[in-house]
Amino acid sequence: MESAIKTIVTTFLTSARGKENLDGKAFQKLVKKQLGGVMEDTDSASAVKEMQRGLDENSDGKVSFQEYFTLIGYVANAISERSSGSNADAS
Ligand SMILES: [Ca+2]
Repeated sequence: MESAIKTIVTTFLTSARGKENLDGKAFQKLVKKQLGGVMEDTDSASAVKEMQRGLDENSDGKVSFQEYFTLIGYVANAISERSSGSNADAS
């Protein structure tokens, strides 16, 4: 679990390239590259942009670590709901 948390942090830092926020381009790239398996429409630039707008609490057009973490929370929640769904396998 520690390594998973480190990955979340490192992924943000690497994508932000030393800045405090992800710009639109970096966010597009991150979502497409890292979240394609767990989210829909990650190949759609407009869908990802819409997602970014939804996360952008301070409306600065960029994604801060906190806003990024909100997304991670959504994804974790979606995975959790999927896993506890009626067709979850018993492996
Ligand atoms: Ca923001």
